[in-house]
Amino acid sequence: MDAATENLQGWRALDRETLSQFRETIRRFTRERLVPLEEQVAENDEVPEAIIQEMRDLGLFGLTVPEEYGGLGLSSPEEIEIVTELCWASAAFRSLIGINLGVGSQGIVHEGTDAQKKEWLPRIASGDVITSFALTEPDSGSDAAALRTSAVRDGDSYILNGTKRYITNAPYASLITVMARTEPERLPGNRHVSAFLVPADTPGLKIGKKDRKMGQAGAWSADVILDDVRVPASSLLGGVEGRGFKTAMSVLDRGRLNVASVCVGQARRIQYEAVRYACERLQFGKPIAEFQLVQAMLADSQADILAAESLVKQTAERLASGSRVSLEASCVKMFASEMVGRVADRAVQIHGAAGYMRDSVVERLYRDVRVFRIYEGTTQIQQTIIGKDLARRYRSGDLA
Ligand code: COS
Repeated sequence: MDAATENLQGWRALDRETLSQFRETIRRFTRERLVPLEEQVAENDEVPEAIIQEMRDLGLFGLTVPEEYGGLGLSSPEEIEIVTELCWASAAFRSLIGINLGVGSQGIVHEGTDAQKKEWLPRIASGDVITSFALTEPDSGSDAAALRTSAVRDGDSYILNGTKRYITNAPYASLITVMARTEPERLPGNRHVSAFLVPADTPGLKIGKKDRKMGQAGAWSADVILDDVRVPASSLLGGVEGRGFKTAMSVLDRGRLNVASVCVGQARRIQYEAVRYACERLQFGKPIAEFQLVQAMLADSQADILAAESLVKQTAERLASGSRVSLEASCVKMFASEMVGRVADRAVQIHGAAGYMRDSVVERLYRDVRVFRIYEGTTQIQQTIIGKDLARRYRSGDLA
């Protein structure tokens, strides 16, 4: 374990210097170990096991798990600082730790029973357990509460049946948080939904073939098929039925900030590639970086990145101070994911035909970042959350 990581353990409300050292460690790791491997990972559609182990050793799987369970216990602003740094490299690396940082651990942290915390959090923090979060289904995506997967009580057990789709890390996961219906009818507040902690080796649980995706080769997702999967009643998250939807939504608030910080990290890298190319590519006898129309594209991207970075930071601080930030998290996730799309598009434009070639870094990054406007809630879902919340605030007199 790196000295900076060791220092972090036992530390709370990270002193600035220790966090800076840790950030520097991640910066070096990203540039020296991950970036040189990007093409290999994209080509083989696989992150080498040795790198996963190095990520474990650095404590990356446990950034957000409280220290008492072996994690680094980073607050949201600290987490986004590290994640942004890590996302200078291909997002496939971050994808491996993404669920452990967010929905895979935070549901247990906030809602889990003591026994559930003790059983899972230390292994999530160490990265021995990679987690998945199974909410989406073939017929339920944006309308998350319309899920069909059922959990039927049978004595001291529940029996789970259903199919989950596009589940990130499913082929790696040893623990899957499965959202299922404990009531046949849709209930007000979506109280028909409950969350279950299901070990991936439970009989009847199968992982489908790896999905073939547009980008982020090396980041795996797949179906999770539950065929009469019997789990003990103690697997019900928090031991209470009907809380699954609210748990998922509140955990997604922090998750959406995390995704926004991934977008900022990727946008910085893409902008670096665009500036590098603009400075090295000569046309009409000089670097294209000296042409004002190219400068305009770079300037728009820089302002976009700065705006997203500031929004993520500010909202993460509000979250850490205990405020509910659902509306703000949706704004930030929407803005940052659209922002990185614009930045990637301009970078391809600046590269010209070279940017359209399969061996170009910006071509790969352009495809990689497209998904950020879709997962953890599409831009359009963020817009509906924002719109609904604004109307609610107006009606309750909180807006003026
Ligand atoms: N934090 C805490 N509670 C929340 C919440 C949040 N962020 N969002 C919603 N809730 C609560 C609501 O307060 C409501 O409870 P009450 O009725 O007691 O007030 C309950 O959850 C139901 O909320 P709502 O009525 O808004 O739910 P809808 O079924 O209308 O759906 C959307 C809401 C569309 C916003 C939700 O389904 C969603 O986010 N969909 C996208 C899913 C997604 O992001 N998928 C990505 C894959 S998951 S990795």
